[in-house]
Amino acid sequence: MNGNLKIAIQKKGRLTEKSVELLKLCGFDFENYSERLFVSARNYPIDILFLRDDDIPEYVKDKVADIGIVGENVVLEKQTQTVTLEKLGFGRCSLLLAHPNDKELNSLSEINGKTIATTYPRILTNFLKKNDLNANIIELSGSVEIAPSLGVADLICDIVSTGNTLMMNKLKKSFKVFDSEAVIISSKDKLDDEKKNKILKDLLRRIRSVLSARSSKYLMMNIPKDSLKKITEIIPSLKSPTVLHLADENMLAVHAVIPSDKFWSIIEDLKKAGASGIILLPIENMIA
Ligand code: PRT
Ligand code: ZN
Repeated sequence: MNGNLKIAIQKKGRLTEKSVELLKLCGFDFENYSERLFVSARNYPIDILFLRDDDIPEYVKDKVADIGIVGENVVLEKQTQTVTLEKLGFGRCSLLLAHPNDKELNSLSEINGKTIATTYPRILTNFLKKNDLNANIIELSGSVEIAPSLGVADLICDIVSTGNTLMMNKLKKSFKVFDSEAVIISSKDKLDDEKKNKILKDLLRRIRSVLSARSSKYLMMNIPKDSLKKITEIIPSLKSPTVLHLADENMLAVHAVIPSDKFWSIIEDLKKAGASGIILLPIENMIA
């Protein structure tokens, strides 16, 4: 026990790269030795534990790790006593019910009496219960998508992101069970160590600043002095933009932080209002 905050991340899989990237953007300097069980950051009191994603909720519940980064789908399926501290915006996918292309399924009630193959039996059981449905669940440990063509199941309940796997197996979406993304979880009990609590608070503050920076961009442009009011109305900034004088007395420079997805919808209006030299920059960190 070195008093460091222990963070569990996936050892090798779809969440590994993004989890490491997030921690590095928070300013933690560590080697990405995922073949080791854990590494300590050089510049901060945290240890990063590399685990299979399925084990992360249990390790967090048992306090082997203080917090963990894992998909909501795993958290829900494991039903371990943990709390979600933050959604992270990556590892997005959906748990779907899907059936063969050549079959029709028009309403949920048609699932009654059918057989469904899945690696998510608990989530599926709850979904069926909630919708007052009766179906047989076959629990598989992988390759669920081939179950209908093998004649083992009528439907599957599986994670989908691009939909390619469904398409390749001649399956189509029947109904959505839920949307999932990577989250940070902690044990239900508060950390009893004051030092670790402080580290956790600071880490969450850093993560939130990285996440909000990601959804925002820094917009800069030059405008004719007399179009300032019009330009300010177009800019979807939460805060008042920064206005700077230029050597040319008839011109101003305007800077603002805007939501990343708004840029393309305002660019033509900005140009029409006289804006020139428009530059959009990424923001690495944004402290609230
Ligand atoms: O070894 P370990 O147990 O740690 O890893 P794993 O193989 O169990 O998990 P991994 O790395 O595949 O996924 C980790 C997490 O990423 C999942 O728990 C989800 O939260 C999230 N995620 C995001 C996905 C997908 N997208 C995804 N597409 N998890 C799995 N898939 C699989 C899905 O099961 C299906 O087989 O990809 C296939 C479908 O993908 P598309 O793109 O063809 O629709
Ligand atoms: Zn797994």
